Amino acid sequence: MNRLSLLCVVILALVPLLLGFAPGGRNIIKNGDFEKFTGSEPTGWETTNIPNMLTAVSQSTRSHAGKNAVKCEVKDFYGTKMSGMLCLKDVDVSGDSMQLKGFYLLHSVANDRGFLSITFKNANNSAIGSLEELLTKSSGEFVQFSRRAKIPDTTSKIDLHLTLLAGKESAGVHEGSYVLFDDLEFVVLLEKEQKSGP
Ligand SMILES: [Ca+2]
Repeated sequence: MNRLSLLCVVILALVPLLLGFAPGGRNIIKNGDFEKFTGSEPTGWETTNIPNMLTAVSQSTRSHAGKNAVKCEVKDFYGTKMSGMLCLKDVDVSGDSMQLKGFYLLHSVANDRGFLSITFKNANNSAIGSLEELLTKSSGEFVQFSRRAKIPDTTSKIDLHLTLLAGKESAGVHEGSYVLFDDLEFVVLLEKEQKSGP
């Protein structure tokens, strides 16, 4: 094979990659930069806060970018240690693979860690898969995480949850632990091919 034909083969092999994995895909997570808040709630997200009783999810002015991030913390609730949780439900997704990215700042007591999970659901709202990410670097600074994964076939929506979990050796989470999240992105890398033919 001469150099010219080798070059052609290389270019042809790269074309699908360049087309399919072109950067700049749309981030499907709304308010993933956590700039907008309604009271202590990030706008568009659900939380486990109980009005006037428990606020374990709140606005933080310590951010990776912009003015705000969201803070999930462990609070005592009548003797039980509760992890704040926030979730984004029923986000429409269509595609073959995805990239999840974001930044977190963990302050960990007794090895508590941040936790992010995605539940993939089909058109009947049944769970057909999940993706979990443990966030364990407690460095006092924002740390980036990034994950690529295949989107299960027949996925039509996802639910996204963010919270704190206890370390392996612990029975529960600890008061004083918190995690900040900022700049979350879920980008579909390869759109599903349109069905063709009869
Ligand atoms: Ca922000």
